[in-house]
Amino acid sequence: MWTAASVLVLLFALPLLTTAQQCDNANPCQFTGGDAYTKTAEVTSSNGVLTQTVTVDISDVTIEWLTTKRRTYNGGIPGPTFRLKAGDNLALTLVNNLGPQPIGVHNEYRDPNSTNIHTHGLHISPMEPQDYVFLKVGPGETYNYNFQLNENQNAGTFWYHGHHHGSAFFQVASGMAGLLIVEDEWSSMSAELAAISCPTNCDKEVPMLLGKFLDYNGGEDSFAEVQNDIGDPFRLDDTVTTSEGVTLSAYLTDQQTGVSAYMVNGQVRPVITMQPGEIRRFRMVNAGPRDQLLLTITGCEITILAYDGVYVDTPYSQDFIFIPTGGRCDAAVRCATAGTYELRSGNNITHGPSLGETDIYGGVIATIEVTGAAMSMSFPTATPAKPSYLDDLRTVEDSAIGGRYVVELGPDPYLNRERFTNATYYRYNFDVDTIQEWIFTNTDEDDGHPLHLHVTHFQVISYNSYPGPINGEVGGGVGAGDAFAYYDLNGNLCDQQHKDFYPDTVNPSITVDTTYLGHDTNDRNLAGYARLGEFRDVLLIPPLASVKVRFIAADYIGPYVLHCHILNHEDQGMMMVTYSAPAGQASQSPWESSGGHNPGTCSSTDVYPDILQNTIAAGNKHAVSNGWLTTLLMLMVASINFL
Ligand SMILES: [Cu+2]
Repeated sequence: MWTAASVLVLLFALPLLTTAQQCDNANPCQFTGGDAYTKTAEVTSSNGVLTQTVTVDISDVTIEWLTTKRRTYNGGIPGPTFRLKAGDNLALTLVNNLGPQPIGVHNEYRDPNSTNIHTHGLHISPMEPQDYVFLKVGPGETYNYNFQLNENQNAGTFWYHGHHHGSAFFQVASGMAGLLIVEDEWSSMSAELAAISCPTNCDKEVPMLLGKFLDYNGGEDSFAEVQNDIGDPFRLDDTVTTSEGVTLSAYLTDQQTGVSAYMVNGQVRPVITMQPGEIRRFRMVNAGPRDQLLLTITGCEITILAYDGVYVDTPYSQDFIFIPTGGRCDAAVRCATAGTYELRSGNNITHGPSLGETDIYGGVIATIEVTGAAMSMSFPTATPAKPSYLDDLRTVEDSAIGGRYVVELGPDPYLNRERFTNATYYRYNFDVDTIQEWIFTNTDEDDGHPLHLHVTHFQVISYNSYPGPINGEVGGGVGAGDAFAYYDLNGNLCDQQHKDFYPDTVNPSITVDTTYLGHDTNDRNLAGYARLGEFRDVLLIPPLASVKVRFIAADYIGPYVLHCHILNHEDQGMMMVTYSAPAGQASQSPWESSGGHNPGTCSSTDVYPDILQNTIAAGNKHAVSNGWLTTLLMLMVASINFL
């Protein structure tokens, strides 16, 4: 018997049902999002051990109506969440079930089927069988990791992902990433913090692995484009055209379709349900792998608890959260009144000066539905003590500094005017357990780069006056060429250039704007700046910034890898290796240092091995020879002889 009401329900429900059913790869439509937020499956250690097999394989991944073949951990996006405690042993068997692959080129996208696992942010040994990222687990191979967490490992939000040089971007963009949470001891937390944290109040934790795993519309460095570059046979089937007569790739590339969502635990724009006044602990990882997040939740309150898995000294309220790719933030979130709120990312004019043209994702990431009975909760006002390897180094005596180093970023993909050479090409060596003071200098006047250091966090000490140089395109001006040259702030060509630079082709005039951005004096309540004294393992180095950091090279001997966490840049060579040597041996073979002098200025007295020395003697500005010139000269000599 049809009642008027049921007919009405049918009339309204039918179009919705049919729309949902019609969408598939041949008939794409915009993603609707709106499913209830779900946590990723968690695996928790017991009796100090977590044993797990992680299998990498090609899997069919379905997101709403879209089905694609992806490289995954255990068949899903993201991989399982690991919950550990300080001192635990993480025994991971990595099984690589991927097939044969073409031979690739160093510092280009390559090796789609070779992999490894990096435990991002842990204070852990960088040697096998632990966090050695130059390990290559090839197609058909299995590797038994044995990660021994430090007894004093700080509790916090970390993650793991593939880190094979050449396929890091491709695999993370494919979805090969997972959360790694080191839980606090209940007794170390204040009542307010314990009230929103595991182990007793896990229901208040909202772990979110955020990633742009549908990166089909980003042009040059998008997942779709890198699939082509790297020779991935599992691309979208473009023999099928949609009812509108376009291929699926073309549909997904169209910005208007809104498919390029930043996913939350593999979900598109999920709904997080909270009660008015309730406080939840958002554990957010920006798995990127190339965009930064500048998050806001208009109408709700945000209290910052930790960045990159290290607690801030005192929680503070802030109306935005900036997480560069690779970074994390633990934030306590409260929405006082019932309603619908948005967790959204986007740049805005306030923060613009600190970010330049750095890529910031724009769009809604999740919805927060606030409903039900009001609750009365308080934000934490204190955080647990930090372990001694994260001691405050802001006021250490100059004489206590055990080594200094400069890392110059830019143009991408260069660090210190070189591209990545190999795993044992150590650019700087230091003694284990010494205090290190490093300066990160970004010569790029447009883009920030998020710099990541392995093994340890570093403390942000100061933002300094920018000493130069700046990099500009050869010939001056945008689009003049694809080689870069370094200039001082007066527009004069620097003495030292990077290895691939050919000064004989240069018109040493620079037309780019060399205005200094004033990073030492700007208001630091801007997204591009960390608060002084905070710890990070990924730090955005804003355009034309010079940032001083310090860290204790505690406990571990081995390679300290640093790289840009825009993984496109990393795969193309924006990575270098430094080395923590046994005490007293940093200056000895095989840990011979590269000299301790670094670029970072234009001074002719600066020496840096393997940097091209551009002799600017009077009348001899282009005196540097290179292979091509030598060949030309030899040919000329040969032809003279012939005549
Ligand atoms: Cu970069």
